[in-house]
Amino acid sequence: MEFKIQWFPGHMTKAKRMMETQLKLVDVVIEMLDARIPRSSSNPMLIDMLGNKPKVVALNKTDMADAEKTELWIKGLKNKSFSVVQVNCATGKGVKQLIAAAQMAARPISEKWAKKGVKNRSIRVMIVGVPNVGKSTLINRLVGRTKVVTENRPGVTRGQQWITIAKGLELLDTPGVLWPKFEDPQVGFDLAVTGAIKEEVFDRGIAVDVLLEKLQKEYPAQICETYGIELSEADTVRDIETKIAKARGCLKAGGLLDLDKVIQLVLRDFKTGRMGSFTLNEPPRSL
Ligand SMILES: Nc1nc2c(ncn2[C@@H]2O[C@H](COP(=O)(O)OP(=O)(O)OP(=O)(O)O)[C@@H](O)[C@H]2O)c(=O)[nH]1
Ligand SMILES: [Mg+2]
Repeated sequence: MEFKIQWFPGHMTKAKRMMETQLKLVDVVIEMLDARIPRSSSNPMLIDMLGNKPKVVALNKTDMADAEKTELWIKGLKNKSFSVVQVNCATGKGVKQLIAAAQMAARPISEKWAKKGVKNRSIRVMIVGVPNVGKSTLINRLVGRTKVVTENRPGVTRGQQWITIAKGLELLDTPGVLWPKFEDPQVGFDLAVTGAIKEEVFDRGIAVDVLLEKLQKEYPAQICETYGIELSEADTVRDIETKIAKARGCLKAGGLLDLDKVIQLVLRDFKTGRMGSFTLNEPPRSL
């Protein structure tokens, strides 16, 4: 089974161009990754776009990710040139540390200003990341109220918006950006099932088949617990879907399996975290 997707709508091309222009004006970039898919949510175009610009990586939605793997991801990603902070923007956990890390990354620049006698210049931080990863939610957390629109669907933020967070610190919210081609089908799949890609542009049936196959291997107990079913290793994906359908009454007239309903149910339960916490990308082995 192969999951294919190619999606680069017009507004994202525009967003990428805007991002390039704004980059010239910012001092630090926060790259927000989805802790469930740190590898697949990292934009491969960003390295070139950033050049020497200081960066801080934020692993968000840690409440929905496998905590052990998040720790390993943090160790594996940490690098001499940037720090990695885990956050949960839904509750605000880790947000203070993230801002401290951004301020630290800006220190060489602010020291340079100080030497030149420049005063009252704010540190400008830009947040980038795939659609729906939680960029606007972070801004609202920092401001302490709803300043920018957030919603659980990709493509909510369209324009760029500067927000003053505190004295001397400004943050730029940007629209989520994807890249033209997902060379690896796994990347498209990961982005689809975690909510970075609109459901209208991928085959939900294939996505759920691939997802159940993966969960059966890596997290079988979570499927059993969520739906109150028992699985055996010999179960095919269709067997699992049938068991879920029976447990949840996803049946059509005559007792026939209503596959569409199962697909909808599984995708929703996975995306909302109702099925549990998962990390779909294996952490890199630390050196
Ligand atoms: N569980 C959980 N949900 C989160 C977290 N952070 C954000 N969300 C939710 O994720 C959804 C998307 O958040 P947004 O802040 O709108 O995402 P965005 O990155 O600005 O998305 P675009 O503007 O489309 O690029 C919202 O429903 C948030 O409530 C988190 O740490 N944990
Ligand atoms: Mg947004």
